[in-house]
Parts: sequence; C-alpha cells; structure tokens
Amino acid sequence: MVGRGRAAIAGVVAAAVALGAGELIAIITGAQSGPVVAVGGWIVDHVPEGGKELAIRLFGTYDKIALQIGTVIILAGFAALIGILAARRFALGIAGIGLFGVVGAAAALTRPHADPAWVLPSLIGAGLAVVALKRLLLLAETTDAAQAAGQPDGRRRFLRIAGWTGVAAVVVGGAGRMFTQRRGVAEARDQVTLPAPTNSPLPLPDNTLPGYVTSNDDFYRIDTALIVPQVDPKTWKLRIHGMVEQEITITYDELLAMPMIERYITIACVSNEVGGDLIGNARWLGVPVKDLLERAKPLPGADQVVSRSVDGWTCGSPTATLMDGRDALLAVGMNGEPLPIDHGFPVRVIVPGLYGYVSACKWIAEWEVTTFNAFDAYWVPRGWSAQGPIKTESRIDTPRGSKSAGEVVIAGVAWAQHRGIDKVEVQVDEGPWQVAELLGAVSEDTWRQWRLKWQATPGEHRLTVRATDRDGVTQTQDEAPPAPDGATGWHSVRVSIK
Ligand SMILES: Nc1nc2c(c(=O)[nH]1)N[C@H]1C(S)=C(S)[C@@H](COP(=O)(O)O)O[C@H]1N2
Ligand SMILES: [Mo]
Repeated sequence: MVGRGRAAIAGVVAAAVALGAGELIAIITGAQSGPVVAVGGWIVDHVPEGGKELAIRLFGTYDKIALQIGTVIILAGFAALIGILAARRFALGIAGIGLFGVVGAAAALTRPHADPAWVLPSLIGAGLAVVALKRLLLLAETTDAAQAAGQPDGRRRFLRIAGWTGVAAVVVGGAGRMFTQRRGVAEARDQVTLPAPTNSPLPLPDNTLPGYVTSNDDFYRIDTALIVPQVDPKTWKLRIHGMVEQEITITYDELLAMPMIERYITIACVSNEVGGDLIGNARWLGVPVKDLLERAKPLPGADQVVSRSVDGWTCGSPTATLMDGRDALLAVGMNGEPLPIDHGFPVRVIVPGLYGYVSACKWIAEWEVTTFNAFDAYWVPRGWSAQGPIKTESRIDTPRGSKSAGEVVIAGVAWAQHRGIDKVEVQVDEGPWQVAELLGAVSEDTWRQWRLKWQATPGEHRLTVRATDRDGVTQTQDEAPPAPDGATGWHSVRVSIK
C-alpha cells in the first residue's frame, strides 16, 4: 500500500487540480462561480451573528485575501486526509472529493444571481481531481514497486510528476483568476464622459490643509464583495419599484442626461473606531435622489428605501431623509472621475449624514420602496441598527509619537455630517479645555479640519479632543463600540516631548 506521505501529497495535488480547473472554467461561467470565491463569499455572508468582531474585520480588502488563503490552507489539510483514506479504499477518496465538489457547487448556486452553470467549476474540478488522485496513487504504487525491484529513483519519479502536476494546476488556476479579473469594465469606465454639473460645489476655502479632500486612491474601501462587481454601464439599469405609484427603470445614459449637482460630502463607516480612518471626504457628482423618487412617487407609509447592489447586498435609508432636501445623490463621479470600480462604478448612492452601511450602496441595481417593518437590510439581522445617523466625532492626526519641546501644532478633523461642526476643544493632560481654530467649512455635510498651537514641555503628555455640533451637542465621553450604531468616546493620543 502507498505510504501516508505520498498518499497525502497525491490528495493535495488532486485538490490543486480541482481548484486550478475550477478557476479555468470560471473564465467561461463567471468570476463568482469559482469554488474559492463561491465558498468564501458564502462564508462572508454567513459569519454567525455572534462573530460581530469578525464581521467588522471581514470588510477590509486584505482580510478578504486572508480569507481566501485560509480557505485554501484548510482545504489542503482535508485534501491530504482524503489522499490517505483513498490509498486504503479508493471509494473514500471519491466520496471525500465528491463532498467538496457538492459543497462548492451548492455555495455557488446560493450566491446572488447564480446561474445553474455556476456548479460547473466545482463539479468538473472534482471530477478531474478524482482522475488525478487515481493516477497519482497508481503512480505511487508502480514507483514503489520499481524502487523495491532495485531501481534507485522510483520515489523521486513520483515526487517529480506530482510536483509538476501541482505547479501546473496552480499556474493554470492563477492565470484563470487573473484573466477573469482583468476582463472587467476598466475600459468601459475609461470611455465614460461625465456631464458638467448644472450646479457646482462651493469652492474650497483657501485655509484648508492638505488631506481635506481624500484622493480616490487613498479613500477607504469597505464592502462584502470578494470579487469586485464588474458592471457594464451599457447594460446598467436602476429599477425603482415596491410601494410607489409609478415603477421606473432608468439607464446609465438617461441618468447622465439628467441635471447633475456636484458636492463635497464626507462619508464614514459605522465600524470606524474612535480615532480610526474609515472616513473620507470626496467631491461627488450625481443626480439628487429626490428627483428620481419624486418621479416614482413613494406611497404614504413607505418609510424605507432599500438600495440593492448587483451582488445582492442591501441597505435601507429612511425615505424622509432622502427627500428632506439634503444633497443625497445617485452618484456617478468621484473627485472629477467616473466612480472607481472599487467605489461602485458605474453608480452608487451617497447620503450626507448617514453611515455607509445604511446608505452608500455601491454597484446599485434597485431601489425597493418599502417599510422598516417589512424588510431588514443586510447588516440588520447581523446585529447592527436599522437606523444609522452619523455621530459627532473628532480625531487627532498630529502629533503622534514624539516631538521636541516648544511650539507644537495639534491638529485633526471633526465631523457631524448634516448638522455641522460648531466647536472643537483640546485638553492637554488634565488641563482646561482650549478652543481650537476651525479651518474652512465647505458645508455642514463635510468634515472640518482644526488646529491648536501648544507650547509643549518635556515629558509624557496625553492630548484629548472633543467636538460640539451646530445643534449645540458636545460629543459624548461615553465609550461605545462600533456595533450596533457607531462608536463613541473622546479620542486621546499620548505624545512624548523631548
Ligand atoms: N454593494 C455594496 N455597497 C456597499 C457596501 C457593501 O458591502 N456592498 N458597504 C457599505 C459600507 S459598510 C460602507 S462604509 C461604504 C464604503 O464605501 P467606500 O468603499 O466607497 O468607501 O460602502 C457601502 N456600500
Ligand atoms: Mo461601513
């Protein structure tokens, strides 16, 4: 019988064949249908409600790569075991691989907008893995026998063939994945010419500091998408339906032909910790949400508008907020460019004053006018509040770490979107609260930079900031975690002055 080591190797190589073939077939069946993306996507959407911390973390780009690598490593462990079992009884190998094939196919079928063909990458991959496993185990037996019969390099021959098969599978799979990702809508995006706004943003006051506007490259990115949706503007449509008098469908060209406004708006993520950087300020170009909703005419009592993305993600915003005259936008442009693909190309929603998870739907496909009673959007059953107005917060950006004694500028940002910032105060150690200088305000929908000169004396110091909004409410000192509706508390930093 084949030894455990080589049986395990045969199992892992067979799994690599399955995944490599899966990625290759996904070139035809679509990026979302590959086994790793399908299973990973299913995991992202089914992180248990108790795993809130994990859920917060799963958003970020690098965490998604980690999730996929983790999935592959766990799979390799099972594959080694399947190889060992298959060396005893091959039927066990078929059963094990078959099980994984079915899991991959089932995960793919339950993804939003799944097509029956999405089972193919997992099932064909599993079929090829069974063949590969059988051949590798036979090869291990014959090379064992050859070695026993006195041919010195029998075992090495097995390792060579298994190794090259594995390498080939990884290369094919990697190439397949690269191909499906490259074949996106970057070119279609380059061809978009945005209309000029009929109503331009207020000019930036000249006393803003660098960083007031966040560049597209530096803008934080949060979403549940393992693979960024590639939405062709030629086929893009927004369907407005549900509790409306008039159901409407609008195309990208029709949208671009509507009067547009351009506004600086600061958006923020509800999972931003106090002092965190999941917040950014950009110049957004778009059509007022109100103009479109007024065409559809929401029925009385329809208090929630659910935005649904092409990938099935949903968020719900209060109808009243969208229609109260604030600059809620169906946005097509970000800082003078078509939306970057990661930030929702071709069309997304931006609502001043609401956290992203209840408003900022990227890759939008639908608005369903409904009620908060009738529908819970994506994050609500996962333990987050259905309503998510942005809380008044402030952050110290400098100094951090150590500085020399003498004049030190303490500076940062404060935000209370759609209420506006009225005052920022800084405390050094246990000293009195000192009012900081507020720099240019563009509107109540953007963050405000602030600064304060400080005569720093040698030693360790703690700096604390708090903001007051234009309703006269000072940011609470009570510390709350991000879940369920946004972190609170005062941001403090320690500095050492030499
Ligand atoms: N389709 C889709 N849109 C989404 C999300 C998502 O997971 N899927 N996440 C939302 C969240 S939680 C935030 S904070 C903002 C972030 O927008 P950004 O990535 O452009 O900064 O997008 C929102 N829009
Ligand atoms: Mo978010």
